[in-house]
Amino acid sequence: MRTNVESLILTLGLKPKKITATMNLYSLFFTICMMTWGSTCAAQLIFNNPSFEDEPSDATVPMGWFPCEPGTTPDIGPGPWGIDLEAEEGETYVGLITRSDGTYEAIGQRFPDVLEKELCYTFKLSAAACDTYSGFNGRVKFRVWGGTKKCKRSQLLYESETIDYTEWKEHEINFTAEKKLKYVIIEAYTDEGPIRGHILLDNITNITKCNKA
Ligand SMILES: [Ca+2]
Repeated sequence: MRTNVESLILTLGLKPKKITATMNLYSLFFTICMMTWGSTCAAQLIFNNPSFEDEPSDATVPMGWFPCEPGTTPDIGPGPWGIDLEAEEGETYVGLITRSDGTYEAIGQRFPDVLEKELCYTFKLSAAACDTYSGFNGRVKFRVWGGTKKCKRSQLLYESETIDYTEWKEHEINFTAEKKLKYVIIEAYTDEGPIRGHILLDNITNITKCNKA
């Protein structure tokens, strides 16, 4: 009795003696597909507008993101305020500031899917600074939070070093969710007293599960 694969191969006009070799190729192809989907495709969560693409503009939250702090008016560069760095990915990126009165900007979005308690996740994000941010040239850090509700800071996922470089650098964010997390929040941050500073962010990768629990 022919299998469906054999019937398909015969229908396609392949000679019987080539079937075994062809089926081996099918098996190899199937195995590669399973490995690919199992380890990467199926486990990945994709952010909404992860590259902060939008019209370059001041005081605009990029599409797919929302403000998470009063007075959050991010800038989409390059262009506004003299921000001249080229995007690391695509055409644009987002700039968040800290102010001399201690306030700062933060943006967030819902995770593509709920992050499950006690599971390990990882994603990457690129950051830089520039020397032309219209009076907000101070060097600060950024922090990434996970939230159980919109804009709620439930778990600190990452705190960067001071972003004092004007070329893009990738930051890897690894964490184990302490509870179910539904939202991400990214904020400009400084622990050296209020200063007029900024960070530039671009190119968040997909979230993948890591192997450790
Ligand atoms: Ca971008």
